Amino acid sequence: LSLERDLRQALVRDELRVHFQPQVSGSSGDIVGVEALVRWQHPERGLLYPRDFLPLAEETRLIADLSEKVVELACRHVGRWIREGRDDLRLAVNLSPIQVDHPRFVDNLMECLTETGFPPENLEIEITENVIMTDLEQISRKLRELAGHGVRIAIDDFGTGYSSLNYLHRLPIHTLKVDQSFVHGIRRGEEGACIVNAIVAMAHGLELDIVAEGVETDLQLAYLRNLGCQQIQGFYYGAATPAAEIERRLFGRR
Ligand code: G
Ligand code: G
Ligand code: MN
Ligand code: NA
Repeated sequence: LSLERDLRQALVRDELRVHFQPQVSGSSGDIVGVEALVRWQHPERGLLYPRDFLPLAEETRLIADLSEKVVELACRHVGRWIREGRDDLRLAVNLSPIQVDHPRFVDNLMECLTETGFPPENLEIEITENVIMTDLEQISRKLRELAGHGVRIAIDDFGTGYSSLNYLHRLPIHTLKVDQSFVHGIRRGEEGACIVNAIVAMAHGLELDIVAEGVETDLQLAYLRNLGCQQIQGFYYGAATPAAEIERRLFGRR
């Protein structure tokens, strides 16, 4: 209960931080995007991670305000990098089901982009298959509206949810993010890669982009590049870090 009170205050007292994990082109090694991941700089408990407070935020529905704040912070950082010459840099943000379900979800998001001057084509929203399960008609309408503005849509943790594959034809999806559990299946002398093979083949057939998550080893990287998986995210290229560190990587010495 005290954490709930603290979380309400965190929103008011600007204790939320956003860290960025690079998404790297498998062929060139360049950073092509960053995923925004929320952190909470708690005054007594130190830096908290999503697993420490997102479940509570979902329960109390504070997640909507929290997530909106994260998107705004991320748009301000990444918008600056785009204006300073990284024109094509993509910002990926995670959205919770509660946020997407909100009647003003599309309006709020577009207002945020206008207020921060962030180009919609540089934004990719990440939703899970569980979001789609709630109400396909309503989700479809919202996603189409956003896609019409140029916003890209990614399915996060692809293959781990409870949905069918029907929606891939019915929704404006741009990217599949291969869940790290499948990527970790790529190991020497094992058959664990078969799900990755299938997901990548399907993405190619549907002309969707792919981001492989949780890539940690040379072997996994080589395997994925060989499959034609364009984008790589994982400890191999770096964990999420504060904006200043990503900025150094994006712009070299500065
Ligand atoms: O790397 P990390 O432990 O931060 O990520 C854990 C998970 O927390 C992510 O996979 C993502 O699903 C979730 N998450 C991180 N940041 C946000 C956010 O800003 N909003 C929402 N809704 N979920 C987030
Ligand atoms: O949005 P999502 O739930 O996928 O957030 C990514 C989560 O996975 C974060 O908790 C992040 O810290 C973690 N993560 C990112 N890259 C790697 C990796 O290469 N290996 C492992 N084990 N975890 C990772
Ligand atoms: Mn994600
Ligand atoms: Na994920």
